[in-house]
Amino acid sequence: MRTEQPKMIALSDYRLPDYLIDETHLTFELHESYALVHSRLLMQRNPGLDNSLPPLVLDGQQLELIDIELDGQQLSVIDYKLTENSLQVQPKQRAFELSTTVRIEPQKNTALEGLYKSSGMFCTQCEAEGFRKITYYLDRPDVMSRFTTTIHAQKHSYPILLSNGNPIAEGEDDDGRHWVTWEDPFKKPAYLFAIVAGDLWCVEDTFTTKSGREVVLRMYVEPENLDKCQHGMDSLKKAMRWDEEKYGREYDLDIFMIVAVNDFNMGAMENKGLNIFNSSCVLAKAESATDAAHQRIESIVAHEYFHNWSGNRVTCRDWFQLSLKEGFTVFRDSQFSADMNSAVVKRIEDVAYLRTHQFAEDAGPMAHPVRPEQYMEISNFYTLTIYEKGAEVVRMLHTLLGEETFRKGSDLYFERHDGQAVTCDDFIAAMESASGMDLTQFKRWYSQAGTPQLAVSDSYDAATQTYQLTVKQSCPDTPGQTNKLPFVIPLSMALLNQQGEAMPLQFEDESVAIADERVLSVTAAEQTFTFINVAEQPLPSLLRGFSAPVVLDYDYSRDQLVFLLQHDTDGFNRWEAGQQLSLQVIEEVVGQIYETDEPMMDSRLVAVFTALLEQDDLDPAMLAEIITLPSVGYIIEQYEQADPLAIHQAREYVSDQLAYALKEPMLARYQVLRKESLDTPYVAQASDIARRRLQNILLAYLIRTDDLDILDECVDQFGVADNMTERLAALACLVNSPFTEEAEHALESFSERFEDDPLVMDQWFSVQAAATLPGGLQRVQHLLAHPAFSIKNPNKVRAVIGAFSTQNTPNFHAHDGSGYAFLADKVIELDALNPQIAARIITPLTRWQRYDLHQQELMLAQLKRIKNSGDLSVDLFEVLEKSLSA
Ligand code: B3K
Ligand code: ZN
Repeated sequence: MRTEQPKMIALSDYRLPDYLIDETHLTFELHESYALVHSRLLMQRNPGLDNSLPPLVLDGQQLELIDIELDGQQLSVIDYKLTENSLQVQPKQRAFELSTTVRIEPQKNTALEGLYKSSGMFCTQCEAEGFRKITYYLDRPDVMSRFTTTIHAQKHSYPILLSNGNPIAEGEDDDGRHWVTWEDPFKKPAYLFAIVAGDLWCVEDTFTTKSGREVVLRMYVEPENLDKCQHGMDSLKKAMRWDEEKYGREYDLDIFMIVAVNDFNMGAMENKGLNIFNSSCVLAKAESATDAAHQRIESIVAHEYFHNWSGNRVTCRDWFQLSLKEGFTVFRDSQFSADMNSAVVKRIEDVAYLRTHQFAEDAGPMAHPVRPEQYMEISNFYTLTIYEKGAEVVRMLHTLLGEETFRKGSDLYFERHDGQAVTCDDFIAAMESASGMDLTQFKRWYSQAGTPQLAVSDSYDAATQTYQLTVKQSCPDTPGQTNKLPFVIPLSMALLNQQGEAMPLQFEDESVAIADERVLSVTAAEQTFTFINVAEQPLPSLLRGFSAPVVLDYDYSRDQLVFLLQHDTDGFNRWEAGQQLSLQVIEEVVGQIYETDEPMMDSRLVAVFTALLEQDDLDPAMLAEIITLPSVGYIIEQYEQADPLAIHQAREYVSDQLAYALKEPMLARYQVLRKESLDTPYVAQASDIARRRLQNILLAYLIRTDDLDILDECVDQFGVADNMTERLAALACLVNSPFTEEAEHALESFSERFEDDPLVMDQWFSVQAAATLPGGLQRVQHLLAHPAFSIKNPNKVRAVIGAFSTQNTPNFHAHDGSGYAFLADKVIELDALNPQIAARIITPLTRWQRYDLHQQELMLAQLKRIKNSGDLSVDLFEVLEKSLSA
């Protein structure tokens, strides 16, 4: 554990690197209890700096230095200086060669950063600062080098030896060992370096690029997973084609490899030519993975592939610029998913996620700008703000510039900066050059944290046929930031007449109406937009498609929301009207719960859902989204101080009421859909996914009516489904129902059937950990003792501890604080093993200020207990410091 006090690293302290590394030659000798890493670095004084030769300070952590040579001369202990995190030597000339040998212990690496072992194979994770746990290096993204890597290992256990680039040589050693050399022709920062060694099998395919080059595509997996590769491979090929067509980006090596590993801290990693994936984010087949998993895989495979340009060819100068590659790449993968599936549904899903999770982050103690100004531990900054809000910022640019100009800007960015490590300012500068726009004010999205609020009011003058919209923007204070300046907010809008049609829009200084949907550019704290020739009192449809990541406040009546839900011509806003209506109804019930045992729910929700269920031409995907009530997490975010138990209870009450009132049409519809599912073989395509989604949502409502015939239907769907989407949804229905015997039975048959498939067992774990019936904590304790559970596997931790603390509202937020104490215990236990996971899994406790005073006290007590529990990792220390000082 660390002995040095963690320091803040500031963007304002950025300095060019003193030295550069032209070539990096690595040799790995992998053994069962240790590994030796030989490194030979061809270095030079940074030619952009003066002629002096300052000391060379290399990063290195948890390394045992065995040997060090400078220009062929062995150095003795007086020639260099070692600290816990660095190795310092004094170069004698501008260009020199530094060689080191270090010994490391990948087998003992439970933090899963650097070189480690997972299910018998060796693999690496270097981003952000894991390479320094492999060898002494200038481990910073603005030092880019050409890598040549040789791996030696025992041939029987590790027949496959992989690294970045192309294989250029291989051979046999003595005693059953062998070696392979890889050379990556593209210079890259160390965070994109990877090696893999294991007994892996592979599925191979090819892709011909638009310029006619043939690329070999390989997915390496454990042999039992060979039948789960097709979907990932198809997704990869679609992504490669799409990036050529949409962004003009072609793949640049002769081979592209994906490796699936079971123990991985996040989803996947874009190492050059050798992407490493969490097996849960790449392996799928109908019987074992849900539709949601299939879609997640499609988007993550694409995301990592897209990084080849947005991240690898053009990389980040420093980690403060992380959103340069992540925000842009998330935007790119969201465009891709929208093109491959339903664009409206994709937008709805993204916005629901952003508003529940990123808005919460932006309102909490960890709030930071898209380009942060300081950090202690960079791993803590792979956040929803960097990724999702960063993607929204790029989306707004796309909206402001338009498709064509945005493409010119991205072409220019890739062309100008190919092979460079650059900043968010460079990205904006390319967009400015392409568009001729001044984006100075827009850049506040990168520097100011917090979610802007838009308060919109309007007035209509029938006599002059004039309509005015007044927009006021503000942004709450966030840690270290007050008095924010106005943002540039693209506000997409339309005005609907009484038939629900969008009316022509004409500004007062225009001679004709040019469109019936427009994007208003909101740039001042308060601004009024005047429309003329507005024939009747309109109903505004605002922030269409969620054109900016803001909270919109316009005082719609419930009748107006019903109207918009039925008529808005913007699909996203139709859904949004339904969400706001549902939210109002649930909030009203929350208020009633304190006064009476018999709340009264606004009947308009039942009426409008009934009408929608009967409407034959409504896309099932849309219907499914509309009848899904806002999540507890989203509702909690609407309160200054939320009572999670009352919110859960009110949401349950409204769900029950809807189920009883709509039982007949829901059952009729469910049966039609279920029959279709039975008659069609499983395909993970948008229309079928929509059908199954609606079918499963209806089943979840129907099971609430405690009807034994419906129980039979549910048990039947569970038993006969040929796919995990239907099976798991039915299991979740049973597990959350009062039919405990059927639930037990289903859980047992499920685990018997899938006990050898860890990815399916993860789903079995999380369905139970999220079950909201009383006694949840005991059930979770029980799951932790299950032989398939391991605290060292991040997927298992997320499936049990994560699902419990983020999805199981009544048990996690139990009044006696037992849920919080449980999470604290696990955070402490995890921190000793895997700091990154500990610092992530603690998140629900860091949101203590969002809850009522009773919960606040209980959560704070646990945060303090963790803080005082002993020697903490930097990761956890930073999160606790911020949460406790808020
Ligand atoms: N770039 C990686 C994330 C690395 C996280 C390191 N703690 C995956 C991605 O965003 O594509
Ligand atoms: Zn990424």
